[in-house]
Amino acid sequence: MLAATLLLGLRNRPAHSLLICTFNRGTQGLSRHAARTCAVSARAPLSTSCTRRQSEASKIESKTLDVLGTAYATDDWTNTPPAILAKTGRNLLHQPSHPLAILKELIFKEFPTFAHYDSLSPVVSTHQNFDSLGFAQDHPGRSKTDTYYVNQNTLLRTHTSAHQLQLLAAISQGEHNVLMQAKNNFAAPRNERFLVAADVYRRDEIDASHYPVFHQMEGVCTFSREEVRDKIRQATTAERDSRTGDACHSDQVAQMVDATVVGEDNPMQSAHSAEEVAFLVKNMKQAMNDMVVQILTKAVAAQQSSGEVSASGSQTQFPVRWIDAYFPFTSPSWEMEVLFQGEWLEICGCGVMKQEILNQAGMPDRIGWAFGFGLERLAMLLFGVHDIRLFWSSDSRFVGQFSPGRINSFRPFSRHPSCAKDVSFWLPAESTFHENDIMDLVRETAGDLVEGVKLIDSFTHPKTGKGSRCYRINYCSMDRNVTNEEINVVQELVRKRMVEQLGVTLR
Ligand code: FA5
Ligand code: MG
Repeated sequence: MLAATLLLGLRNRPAHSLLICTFNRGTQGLSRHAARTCAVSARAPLSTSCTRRQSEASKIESKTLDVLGTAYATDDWTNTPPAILAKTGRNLLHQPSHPLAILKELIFKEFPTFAHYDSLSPVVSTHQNFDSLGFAQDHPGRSKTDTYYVNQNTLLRTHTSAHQLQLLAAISQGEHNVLMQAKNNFAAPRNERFLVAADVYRRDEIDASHYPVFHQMEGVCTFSREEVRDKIRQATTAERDSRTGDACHSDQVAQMVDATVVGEDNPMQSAHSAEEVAFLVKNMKQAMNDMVVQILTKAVAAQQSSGEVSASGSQTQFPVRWIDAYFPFTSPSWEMEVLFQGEWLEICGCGVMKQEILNQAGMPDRIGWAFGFGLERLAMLLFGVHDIRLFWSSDSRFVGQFSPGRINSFRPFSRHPSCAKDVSFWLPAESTFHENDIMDLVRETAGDLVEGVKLIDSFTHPKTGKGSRCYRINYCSMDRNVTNEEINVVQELVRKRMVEQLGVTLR
């Protein structure tokens, strides 16, 4: 069944090889981790163990990994499992009735003067994803525990910011083969503002709002310094005085609170004047607030017109807050959170673009801001979807509820009972164990039957110094009842693979 999913998964998505930068092998200086995962071939069956003989064999048999029809050489960094590879061909953003595609179009419409990209390949270089954005060499995001690598120099993008420098450079140099990929033909005249909607991949925790493959909407908006100078000169004194922390906005649907300030903890860059930063921040927060208010207003209207209270209870008011954040490629930086069903849901990151990126792109006379929204998180708000796994469902009771251009409240179908299983183990002596190894292993074994994985106990043995962990795995199908016997079989396989692949000792 897995092989079938894989073949389906790899169907007809063009490899946009034009967009893949050439790699600079010598300069990345990434430290090599001991390989704990077997080299994976997209066409190879899911391996259940990683014994020496098997990994030797797989080195011979699977020297390449197929991603979207292109074969990539594998190495010690290759850690992308078949279930993740299968997702690279799903193209949810290109299915007009899919809620993520409906949301994408809605945001594209909100930014009519921006170029719109939604077909950039998820295979990027480490340079694009990290180096070009100023990630430190020891940034944890680069590690194999956090990122799906195709090989040492190539990975599945972890965020849409991976395309910032590439697109800015293409704009600055008038590279038509890249610019023509904008959906709304903004190639000419050249346009220094763009949106990128795309699938992104991360080894991450498992719960109702995190999934290892999700979608982001990047927004990049640049201005010439001259244009900004004129705008500042024309602004009234009152407008000039309002700096950051002024993004409070209250209407019936969204109550926005912004108590942030630009200062020591969230500094402006020395390349910018205080007036330039104030202009950029105001412009950015205004654009983002307008978009979020639009989405929340549509969400409430949809709820009210459905005339039905969703299972999780309808929510007609959304507290929204701005908080300080850090990204290597923006300063100052923020995140925005929305209170959704009693929990703060982080919907985006943003900030003033690092000037080095614009300089490197050949635009030293421009300044700009950028944001990255999590599309699933926004779609959860917009359509009232409570579980992020549902976006990958092909159950007609889910997909049948949506149609192109229509915003409606999702009517949950009956929730099936869940079943919790615990697994306790000792960590291996020389432990390079990372929680995301468990997340991946459970996801690979149980697929979307797994609803959540949570650490419930952790201690170190006082005499042996050995570390112990206990994880609770919550199984729940989105579309059917599962029997305890069926879950027991899956849980046994999870336990077996934990021993074989992670070297743990079960307790
Ligand atoms: C980023 O990815 C930055 N590239 C965003 C950015 C762009 C900052 C431009 C500045 C300028 P972050 O890791 O916080 O940041 O992710 C952005 C959003 O993606 C989050 O706010 C969240 O809404 C969503 N997100 C992150 N991880 C997951 C996940 N595992 N599942 C679903 N959505 C996620
Ligand atoms: Mg974040």
